Amino acid sequence: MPSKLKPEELKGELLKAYPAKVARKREKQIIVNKHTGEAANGLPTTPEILSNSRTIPGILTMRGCAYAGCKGVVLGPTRDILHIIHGPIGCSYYAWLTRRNQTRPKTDDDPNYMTYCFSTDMQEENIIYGGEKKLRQAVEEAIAIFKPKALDIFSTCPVGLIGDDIHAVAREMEAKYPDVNIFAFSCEGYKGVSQSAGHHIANNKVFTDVIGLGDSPKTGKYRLNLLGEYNIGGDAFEIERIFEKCGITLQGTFSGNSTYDEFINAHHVDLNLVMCHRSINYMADMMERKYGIPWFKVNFVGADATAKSLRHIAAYYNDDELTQRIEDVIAEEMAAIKEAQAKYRPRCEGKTAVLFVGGSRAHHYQELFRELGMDTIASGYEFAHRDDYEGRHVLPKIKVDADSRNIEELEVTADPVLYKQRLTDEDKAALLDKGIEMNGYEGMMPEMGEGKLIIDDLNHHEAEVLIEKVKPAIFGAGVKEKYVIQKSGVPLKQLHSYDYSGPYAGFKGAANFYEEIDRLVNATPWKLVKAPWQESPELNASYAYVG
Ligand code: CFM
Repeated sequence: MPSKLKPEELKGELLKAYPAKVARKREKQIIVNKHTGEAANGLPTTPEILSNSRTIPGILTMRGCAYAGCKGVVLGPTRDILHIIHGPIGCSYYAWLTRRNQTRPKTDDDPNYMTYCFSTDMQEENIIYGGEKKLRQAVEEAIAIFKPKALDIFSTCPVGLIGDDIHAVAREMEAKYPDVNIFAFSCEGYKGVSQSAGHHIANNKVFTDVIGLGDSPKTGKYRLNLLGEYNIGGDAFEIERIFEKCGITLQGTFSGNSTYDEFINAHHVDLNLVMCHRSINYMADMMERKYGIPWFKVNFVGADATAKSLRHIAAYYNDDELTQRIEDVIAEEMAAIKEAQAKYRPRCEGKTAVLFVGGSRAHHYQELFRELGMDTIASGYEFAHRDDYEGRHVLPKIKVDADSRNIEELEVTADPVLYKQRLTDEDKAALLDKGIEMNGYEGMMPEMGEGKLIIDDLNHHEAEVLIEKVKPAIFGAGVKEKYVIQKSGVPLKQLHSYDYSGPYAGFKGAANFYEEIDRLVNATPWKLVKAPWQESPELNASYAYVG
């Protein structure tokens, strides 16, 4: 049942319950999409959206913290760097295996620490007298037992509050164990307005302390890294399968199914692909400045998007053999996709979706819904920045506020030995003619139609209003939203963890996704669900006093 409300009216409904001051801020974060002009890349320009800004206290946000972005997101999927969480046990325990990153050690003897939950388990005593001694002990114990090549330390909120110097401990321990690369992240949960700050902190340290240390890269004619793919539900496995079939050497993925050796040799490749722009664009930029490795944005979510990304790789290398092989792979894989689309598209066509996910999937997954003939009528990120919404061309216009200044911007210059220029300005212009914008990201809003509602940092209240007013056929979000939305009679697809399913990336993933979405949007039970508060809107209780 599509909404009868015009987008502006729907925006009014979302803001209605707020006090004036809250409404004034949210108004800038809820935007009716418009195409206002044309950007240099030929795509439309759109209105400005307020994003990467603090959540108003009291509002139930979907966001996570900087520690989640640093440890959970960027470093978490790497299997042989030993991650020690310095903090109370909960920070490590509740982040233990919850993000569904998968990994495949090559042999049974290959180290894999991902299934472990390492913590210094700080107690009150450590908060009062300091926790550095305990951290030193933890590092020594971990090295004695596991003998890792690399070990990193993550600080949690209390560590920053009491001032433990985790970097001093890391330096001291590295001096004692010179064979182990030991480094630390000041990624206290409160460091930024969301997990986005943690991504940046992670990128910086991996760049300064890991990249560039190795001299034994993988061999092959077409070597590249895939940045910003974290192997949720096996997505990276599917992309690896496709690359292998195309004859492309994947030096390293940052960081799905990755190893330390892949990272330290990553600077030898000729191309960086950026999948999740939000979490890793810093790394792409820094590697280009230091080593001269060009990058462009790809998307392996959606069969057409996958084919397009592969064709862009072929165009970049400009090699007939590779181009032919990629075309053969696309033709072969697309046969199964067409079959799946013929089966599921008629059953899903014309239905609506709303997507509220992290910092890139609310954009990427629109591709898959489009392939099913479904329309994404409202969408938003939890924590992305203006460039992810409006496109990278707005970067020079973004005002740096105190919260962003909190995170260090590294000064990066060309390496006197390792820098190698791969592309001239003319090469870049020629690629642009073929539709490949180097260092570009088109953003979510230019690709969405006019009149669509874009909502940054959607909260619980607004999600309820949205359900009531537009009743989408499916709601894409995460586990925190899932059960509330489903109690309202709308199926929710978890686009973070995939509801314990997947992969959804690449060709096989797309076919998988069509099948699951069909099952959800055409399942009848949802029509029968009545939320408990619709049946009895008020809970009554009385105190029982036994005297
Ligand atoms: Fe990038 Fe991600 Fe995402 Fe993200 Fe995340 Fe994630 Fe996400 Mo959950 S790195 S921004 S911080 S694509 S964990 S794999 S699903 S919120 S949209």
